[in-house]
Amino acid sequence: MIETRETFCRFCHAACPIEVDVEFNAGAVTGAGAGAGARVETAVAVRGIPDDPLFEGYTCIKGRQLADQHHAPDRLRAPLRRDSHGTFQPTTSGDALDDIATRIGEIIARYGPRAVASYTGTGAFQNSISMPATVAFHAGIDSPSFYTSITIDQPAHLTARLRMGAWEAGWQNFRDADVLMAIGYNPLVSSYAPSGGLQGTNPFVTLRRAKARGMKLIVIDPRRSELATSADVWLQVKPGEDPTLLAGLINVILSERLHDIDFCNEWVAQLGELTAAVASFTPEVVSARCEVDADLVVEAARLFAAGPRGTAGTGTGPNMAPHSTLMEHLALTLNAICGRVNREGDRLESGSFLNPGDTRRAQVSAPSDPAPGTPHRVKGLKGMPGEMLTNVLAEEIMEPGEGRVRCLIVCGGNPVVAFPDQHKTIAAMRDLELLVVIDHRMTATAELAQYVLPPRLELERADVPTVMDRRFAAPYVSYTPAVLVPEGDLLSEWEVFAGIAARLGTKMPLAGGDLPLDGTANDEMMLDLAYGNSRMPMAEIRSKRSTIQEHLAITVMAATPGPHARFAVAPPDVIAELSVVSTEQTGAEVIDGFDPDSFPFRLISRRLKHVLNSLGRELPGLARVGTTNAAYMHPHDMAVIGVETGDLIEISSPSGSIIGVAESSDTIKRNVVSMAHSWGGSVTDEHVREHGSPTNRLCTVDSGYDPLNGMAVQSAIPVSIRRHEPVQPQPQPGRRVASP
Ligand SMILES: Nc1nc2c(c(=O)[nH]1)N[C@H]1C(S)=C(S)[C@@H](COP(=O)(O)OP(=O)(O)OC[C@H]3O[C@@H](n4cnc5c(=O)[nH]c(N)nc54)[C@H](O)[C@@H]3O)O[C@H]1N2
Ligand SMILES: Nc1nc2c(c(=O)[nH]1)N[C@H]1C(S)=C(S)[C@@H](COP(=O)(O)OP(=O)(O)OC[C@H]3O[C@@H](n4cnc5c(=O)[nH]c(N)nc54)[C@H](O)[C@@H]3O)O[C@H]1N2
Ligand code: SF4
Ligand SMILES: [Mo]
Repeated sequence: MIETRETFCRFCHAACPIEVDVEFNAGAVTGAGAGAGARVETAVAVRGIPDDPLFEGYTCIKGRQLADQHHAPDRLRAPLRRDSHGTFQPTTSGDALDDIATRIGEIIARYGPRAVASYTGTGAFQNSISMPATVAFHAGIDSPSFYTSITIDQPAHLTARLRMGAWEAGWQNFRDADVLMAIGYNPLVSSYAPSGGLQGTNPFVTLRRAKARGMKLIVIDPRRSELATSADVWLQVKPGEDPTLLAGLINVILSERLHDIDFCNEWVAQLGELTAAVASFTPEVVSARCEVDADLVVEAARLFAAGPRGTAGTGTGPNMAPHSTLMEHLALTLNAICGRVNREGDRLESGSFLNPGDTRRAQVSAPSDPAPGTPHRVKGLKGMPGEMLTNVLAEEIMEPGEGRVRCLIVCGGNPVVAFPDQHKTIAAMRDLELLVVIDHRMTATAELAQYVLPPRLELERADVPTVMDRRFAAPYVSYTPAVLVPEGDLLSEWEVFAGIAARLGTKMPLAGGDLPLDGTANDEMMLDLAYGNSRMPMAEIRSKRSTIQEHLAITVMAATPGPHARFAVAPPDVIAELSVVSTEQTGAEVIDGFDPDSFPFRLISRRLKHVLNSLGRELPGLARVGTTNAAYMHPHDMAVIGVETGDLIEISSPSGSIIGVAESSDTIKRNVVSMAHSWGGSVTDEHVREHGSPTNRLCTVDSGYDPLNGMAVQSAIPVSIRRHEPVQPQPQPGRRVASP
């Protein structure tokens, strides 16, 4: 029999509604451990839902592979334990949890709770009850060593906001923006955008409608991205020079007095200091440094300032380049000086239904300590609110002394191909006393683990869209029950943490109360507890799923009477860093061992539609699009180096080398190579056409990192490129790359 069930996709964060055709043997016994006669369910088809009020049927190629993903022949179906010979042997979840809990108990007894760390990666962000359970587990054992992919992604969003102060009611909405400035993000591929940006909810149609109503689009990107193709002004910035460019835009706006003077008088502090600090960033200086036309810089500044509504926002590109917190600060400053905030009476675009029932006032929440978290033992860095910095995790593992991390639970992540400095990351993973990986695939990281615990995948669990809750382009309510009976000895992420906590005798405190650890908990109870303080109660969320609740949108309240805080647009460390930037020549000086002659190229990150970081290329329907992360280069650069599309090139940074497959694209700026991350494995060079290569091997955590949040340089990496002459000629057939 076949039944069609409605749910939403969780291959990525975007939560596109889908319907799934599920084939099952009618009359069979259902439920875990049902044994012989158990119900076997197979997802056979996945489609978008055309009459969904927000997404209007939109899905992407990844989501349409969910059936294959769930039933992939090599999907892990039972826990694996590495034996004394280093070989993985199947085991049961009960035995695995017993041993893991015993070893964690010993580690806590010997070294203290800080020695027990976890890393939540992108996979776990797609499960709304994973991170709350992980945080609750850490609270229960009193360990601050909670790490996530946020701190190797765009931590500057939070760091800059804390330092500058934030507008409680947020930046203006996208839906009625007159102008949008997109700085290094590309939602047509990534389905991801900063607040006020074009979100991943049916992005192509949404963009077309916005352009049709007259919205002007300014894109800052070293390549003509899918988004830049629709831009009114495209600034093809030299990678790593965004701080220079943004300082230049602010300079034009302030010197032509195009800013919102009334708003600044009331809400912006240090405007005089800011004006002085950006004065040297003239259009001519910016033009020379960023390699963009000076007139275009002026045009972009005037177009943005003209508004009257619409925001500037940044994505992964410049957030991974040098001076990332400064860059983000300058982007937020553009919004602040142009008064692009939601005012009293305005309604917020997304519903924030899963978040606590906060009031949003039209006022600045005061600037505060940008690094308020737990101090690290290395580099003098401090954590973010509630989490530590992933870029120093390898050192927290390797550095002897009190507080050293000895156990790591990797929850839906792949550090070996994702963390900057691959060699150091691998050494750290090997140095651990216990590495547990929760993943449904044997990844480059899982290969180094003592235990690999396969989770239930998305169709097999109840969920709400946590990442999108504050990003939906409308007050859209979403929830799904589990729509597929799982097969195998699988543990959802929360069940791993609850299983360990139960054995250790520690608690798991959640917003709605402690999670019962007696085996009675399930996904729905986890949702109730994890979102126990949500603005819309979970019961109501379940009953209103897939609807837009316009009348429940948050309306901005008046400011609290009395004295109020202001945006700090030019604190002393911003002025000092701007002055450093003004003396730099190339934006890459922050990397030790850099010199402009040896490293004339910049390697920039990008995302590919058919994979999600390291996930996807194992599925036949996605591998058909491409099996390597091609190194896209301008044809003239390729001619200079003497390579053609398909040739191998050696890409070297001051700290490492990889082999890439060259691919010609005239959308890329000269002296730039554009490549997706998280491909390849720990040793891949000889199979680069089949597996790609890990760009994180080119990154260092020893220099160039952000002084406040430790963010390493993962884009705009200075590199040299030359033709690779393999010792043995490589076979050509089978090479497939995606078109840019
Ligand atoms: N040089 C460079 N480095 C980068 C970046 C870059 O642009 N350039 N990007 C950075 C960014 S933004 C990020 S977010 C990180 C990515 O870093 P990670 O999040 O660590 O890497 P992913 O490859 O996304 O790993 C996700 C894993 O989750 C697994 N998974 C999928 N679904 C599930 C599930 O339901 N449950 C569980 N438990 N696992 C699941 C997948 O199989 C996959 O192995 O990389 C960062 N590194
Ligand atoms: N299909 C797909 N979707 C994804 C992912 C994926 O792997 N595949 N990953 C997910 C994750 S983990 C994240 S964090 C989001 C990220 O979402 P986005 O931030 O939108 O990521 P990208 O699509 O890589 O867009 C970054 C853009 O920045 C440009 N860029 C690179 N370096 C610089 C620079 O120095 N300056 C400027 N101005 N631009 C630069 C690149 O050319 C690229 O067009 O996407 C998510 N969505
Ligand atoms: S954008 Fe694609 S992968 Fe992401 S949720 Fe939508 S269909 Fe799934
Ligand atoms: Mo990310």
